[in-house]
Amino acid sequence: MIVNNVELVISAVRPDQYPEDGLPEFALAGRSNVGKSSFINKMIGRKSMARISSKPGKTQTLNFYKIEEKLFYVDVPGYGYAKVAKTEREAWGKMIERYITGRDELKAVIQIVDLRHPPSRDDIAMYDFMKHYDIPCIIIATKADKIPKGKWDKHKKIVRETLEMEKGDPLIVFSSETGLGKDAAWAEIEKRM
Ligand SMILES: Nc1nc2c(ncn2[C@@H]2O[C@H](COP(=O)(O)OP(=O)(O)OP(=O)(O)O)[C@@H](O)[C@H]2O)c(=O)[nH]1
Ligand SMILES: [Mg+2]
Repeated sequence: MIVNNVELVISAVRPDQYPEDGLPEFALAGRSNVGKSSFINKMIGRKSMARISSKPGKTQTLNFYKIEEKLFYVDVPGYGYAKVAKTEREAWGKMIERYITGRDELKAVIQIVDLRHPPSRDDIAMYDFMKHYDIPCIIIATKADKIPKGKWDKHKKIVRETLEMEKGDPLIVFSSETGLGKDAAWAEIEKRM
């Protein structure tokens, strides 16, 4: 998709704040600092529309980015950041759970994992959570630019096996630095719109 128009419509914390356009939504999930916001930016061809930081925990609300009046990317706070207080972590958990399990417009969750490392326990829990609620998912293994190309297949296999991914679920090797996997990711998204 060629993207010219992007608008941050709302940073929501409650359902009554979600947009009412009825457009298909694609939410990002992944551990803090894994590269969710960078993924959105690469997909829409903007350097810093979604906020990126070297500090984990930058994204704290559900940020609805409207793309070309056709879909929303929903940037979601990351999980697994140890320095966040327990009460805050629980509040985030509730916010995300309420959105993911109760939102008709949500067409798929785009779960981002780090291609360099086996998925964490939190990554596995997130994937299992989506399977439990029958949420379609697209798995993106990002930061591929940080390991040699010759290792991608081996690492991909580790991701698939560690998450115990269902055969039909796509796994795309990606890099927000180089744009690798961008077309493949758009193809999976457009299929589900
Ligand atoms: N080399 C490389 N660095 C990346 C890539 N994707 C993200 N990063 C870097 O990883 C860091 C975190 O990226 P973010 O996009 O802010 O991560 P996030 O998942 O949105 O983080 P939270 O909002 O805190 O949950 C930044 O320093 C990015 O520049 C990638 O594909 N390659
Ligand atoms: Mg972010």
